[in-house]
Amino acid sequence: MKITEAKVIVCSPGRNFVTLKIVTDEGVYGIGDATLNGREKSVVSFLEDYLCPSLIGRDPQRIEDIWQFFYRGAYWRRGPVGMTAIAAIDTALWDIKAKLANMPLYQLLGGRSRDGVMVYTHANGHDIESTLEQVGKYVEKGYKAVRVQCGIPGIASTYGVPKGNKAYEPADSDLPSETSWSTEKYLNHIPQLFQEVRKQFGDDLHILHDVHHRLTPIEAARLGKEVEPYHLFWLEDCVPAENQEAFKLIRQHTTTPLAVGEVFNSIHDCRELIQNQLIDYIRTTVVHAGGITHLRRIADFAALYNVRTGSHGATDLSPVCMGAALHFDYWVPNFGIQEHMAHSEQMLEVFPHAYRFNDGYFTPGELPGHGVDINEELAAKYPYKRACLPVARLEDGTLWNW
Ligand code: CS2
Ligand code: MG
Repeated sequence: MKITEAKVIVCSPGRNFVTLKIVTDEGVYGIGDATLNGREKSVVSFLEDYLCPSLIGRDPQRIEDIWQFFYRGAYWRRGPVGMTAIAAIDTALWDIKAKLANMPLYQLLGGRSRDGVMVYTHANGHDIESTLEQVGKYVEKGYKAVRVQCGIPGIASTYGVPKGNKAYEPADSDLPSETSWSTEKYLNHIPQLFQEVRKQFGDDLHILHDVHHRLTPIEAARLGKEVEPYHLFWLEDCVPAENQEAFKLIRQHTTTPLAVGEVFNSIHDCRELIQNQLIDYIRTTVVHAGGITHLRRIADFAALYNVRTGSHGATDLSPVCMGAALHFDYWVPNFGIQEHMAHSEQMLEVFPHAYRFNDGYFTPGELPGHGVDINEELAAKYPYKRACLPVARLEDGTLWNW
């Protein structure tokens, strides 16, 4: 069996997505997500100019060898562009293998470990009151876990909160827009949000929060300590994680569970965090961390240290990634939770999918493969449009982490 074609499909049904389709001489094909928000074309070029030509003629069943060829075989390793490209190939090959086996992907991984995949969604209002209203709507829909973010008085636009009434989409302009940030205002306001959520919704709802890399370790320690009474499911990305050791300081001060990893692309980015038990949830995902093959290695390693998975699942991860992630989550023994930021109807139409939501949980469906396809004709109607992520500055103009 041979790979005869590997083509990259770029479309923008409301936001940009990059999809890799690998076709074989037996007619079976697989698809993988290759979307890297705000850097889409770099992955397209990496795939088209360098990796896809090497795929032609290879046996698609040799997933491990192909992964090793592109990772170990490369002199320049790792990095988000390269690992996203490898992830797309890997996801498409697992799709093909599961189709050949006539099994849903989770069966091939070892079968399901649970009845459903618990997801969390996003409540993000301009103030505490409107955020609480949104939490209420999601609770009514059956969600067991909700991420809460709200506008901060005195800061013009806050991460996670949409500008108007549209759904939140961070890559919002042709060139990076500039936002402003005040740690002081944020830290003084945000604990009240969790206090109110607990008051109104009781103790059973899982509440999560994303700091989006804005704090220093000692500030993160203060926040973790102050929100302890509200029992967060997790506090996400409280500091940038280039310095894995920084988490030691945070850990010494708080029992609030910590999650990190959506920007990681390799096991080496989280090795110390996991080994030293400095985090509770690892958020690496199929599309940005080398596909199913590499994510499985990270999860198995994490399991040794009681660290559970909590994969990134914002809208910039396409429905193809979501499908593959749900099969992974259905299987992975040390599963924690899966993020689910809903794609629009327009986006979902381009990607017919087998996964379904019911009462707070997703199931990946029983179709052979990962259960997600792409309608190429429809995709062609939505051409790529450059959209960049914002940058952040402190109130005095100093550039900060977005
Ligand atoms: C985020 C994302 O979902 C999350 O937790 O941090 O919204 C992130 O900002 C985007 O995926 C960036 O592309
Ligand atoms: Mg995040």
